[in-house]
Amino acid sequence: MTSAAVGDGSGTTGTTERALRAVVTGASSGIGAATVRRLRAEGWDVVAVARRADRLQALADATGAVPLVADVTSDDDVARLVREVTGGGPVHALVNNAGGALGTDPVESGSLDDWRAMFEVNVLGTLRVTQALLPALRATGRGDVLVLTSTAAHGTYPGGGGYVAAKHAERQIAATLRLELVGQPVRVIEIAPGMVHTEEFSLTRFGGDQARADAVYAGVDAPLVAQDIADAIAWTLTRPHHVNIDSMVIRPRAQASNTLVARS
Ligand code: 8X3
Repeated sequence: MTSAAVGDGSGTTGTTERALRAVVTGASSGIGAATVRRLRAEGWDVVAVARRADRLQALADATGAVPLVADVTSDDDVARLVREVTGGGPVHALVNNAGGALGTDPVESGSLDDWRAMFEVNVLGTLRVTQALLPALRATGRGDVLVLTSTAAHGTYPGGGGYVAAKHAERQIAATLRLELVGQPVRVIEIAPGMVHTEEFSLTRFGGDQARADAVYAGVDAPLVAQDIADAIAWTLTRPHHVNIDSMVIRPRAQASNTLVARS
């Protein structure tokens, strides 16, 4: 295990080094879980946040992360999250990963309930946790707010609908926050993945229809996997702190755009 500590890479290593500490939301599967594993492997202390206690506990047992059961769409849960996180020590990085897509309906017939749910978790969830932890991140003198958006935040596609709209909004939260925090010791980082084959993203999008979920990746030579994105997240967080990776778009080689994917 390598060691991530305050002072690493900044040229300002003090006499008493302390492990860097991150909060990762949406940690129970996919990119979130892979990020917890990666940061732990790099020596970070990690608070892993998700709704599903059983999955979170298994991840905690496997990695040594601290599990925290919370729903980012709940004011009460996030208030408790802040109390528990800040009560446990300084927090240097927030990885806003909780989110997801529901449906591929055209705009004309999109479900308002689906749109509302996507805005609640992707947009307002990110906003809520970011607002809540920003004072603690700033107080460390080297804080990071990382926002996991999507290539759906950078362009659109037929059926993208509410997910595209929500991810565009989320991206602009990050962009606006970066302007508003200029001069303060907090970086704002956006990671925008394209096609990532995870266990749940497409399955959730298609309401549990495994055949439709599998079809998303059918014939694609090597879609990204969660570890690819965790790798990028860890890299951005471990640059010297004067280096702000504003935005990183990551696609598999087989995907040239949101609508152009090579399939065999
Ligand atoms: C996932 C990428 O293409 O399904 O964030 O919108 S896409």
